[in-house]
Amino acid sequence: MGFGSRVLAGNESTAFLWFAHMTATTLIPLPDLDALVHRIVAETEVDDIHTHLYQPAFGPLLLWGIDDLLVYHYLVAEVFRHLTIPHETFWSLTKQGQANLIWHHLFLENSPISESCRGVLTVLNRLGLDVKSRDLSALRSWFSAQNPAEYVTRCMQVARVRSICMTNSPFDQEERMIWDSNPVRDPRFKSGLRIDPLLLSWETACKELAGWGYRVRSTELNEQTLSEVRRFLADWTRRIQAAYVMVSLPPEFRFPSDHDSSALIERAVLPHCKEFGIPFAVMPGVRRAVNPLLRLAGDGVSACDLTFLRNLCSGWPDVRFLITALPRESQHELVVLARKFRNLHVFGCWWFTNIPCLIDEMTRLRIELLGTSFTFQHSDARVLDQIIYKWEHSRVILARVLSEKYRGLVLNGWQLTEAEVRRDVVNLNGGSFSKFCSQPGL
Ligand code: RAT
Ligand code: ZN
Repeated sequence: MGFGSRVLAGNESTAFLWFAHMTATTLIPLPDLDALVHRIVAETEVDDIHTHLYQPAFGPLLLWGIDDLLVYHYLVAEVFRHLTIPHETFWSLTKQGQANLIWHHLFLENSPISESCRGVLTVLNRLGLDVKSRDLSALRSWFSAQNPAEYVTRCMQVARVRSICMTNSPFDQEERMIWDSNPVRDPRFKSGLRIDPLLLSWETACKELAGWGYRVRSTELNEQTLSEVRRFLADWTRRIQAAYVMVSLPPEFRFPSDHDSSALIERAVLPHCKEFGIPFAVMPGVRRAVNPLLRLAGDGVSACDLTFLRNLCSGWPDVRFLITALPRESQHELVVLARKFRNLHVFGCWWFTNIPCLIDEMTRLRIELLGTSFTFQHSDARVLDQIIYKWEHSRVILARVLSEKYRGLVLNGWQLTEAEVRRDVVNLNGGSFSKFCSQPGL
């Protein structure tokens, strides 16, 4: 089927067969629609706009391979449901020791049917590895023979991921050291400037900024301090070529408010984003350290009030906002807000919502209220290989939802070309995002 093919309702096929004969356009009968949409969704490359991956030059910060897949914090939270040992005993084990326990409890003693467990098997299977022998040592040997730089290319090819946006934090000591060594940039890897400490723990962040030579004072968010914060944001935006500035927010976040974050956002972050023409990405609804014993796996979710977002979008119509929200209950309000504000772009099914039943629900909700003017998914991968499963599992859902929607159009007599389906799929997977980021006049 070529780019000019059309999808037809059954009762129109005779007329169009004649048309096809005249123009050599291949017709796509309605029964083929599903397969066509699935194929297009499967083969269209995506831009992964939020991950915790690093380009290979960042060395040990780039996680990959079977042990990192198994000790992913999503699986750590799950294994503690089966463990009776003290948390500290688990943390005192080596990475391999932790992975052994996770493999034993979540894959051998129980069937790996949770989304994160199933994901590990999808990765192994798509890499051509034998999952049925359940042989962890054999898997380890295969991974230890891989070369990281080549393996990045392989995973991106298998996952059909064209670009990966890293989460880059100047407040992360290890990462700063790598930026200080001026790593050669890999054009496939983009940057997002993550500033949680700046907005959520100003006193501590202020000391760090002062240590890095910025003339800031925690007690006074006066002109000098705020202009130095802007200098800090400008330095890092240029240095990492940030595509956006990003923060995750607790459920009680309000804007405007008396909290330091309000002044910092209003007088430093928003003017900065405006000046550099980059979006401010907000991720509300995360309740950090619900159970600190679980470390990185200990964060949770709570319902959040999106009034802050309405205030941002209406008060700063010339700043672009990106948003993904954690609570399921926020999703409807969020999409309605996006209908009201063209400077708001919704993206991805974040973290605890990145499970098939919610991806399905949220994607329908978004398509039904926003068409294709949002970004369907991001992987949030922390381990490179995860892009394979995260994207495959999501694509199956996108194809199913889109197929149903197109079917409704065709049954109404609308004709669809393959090129139009491709256009829509591209837009949902990075195209609408790029347009949003570069749209003049906002
Ligand atoms: O999904 C995750 O891995 C979380 O731990 C968070 O990193 C979250 O995605 C975030 O960006 O804060
Ligand atoms: Zn994340």
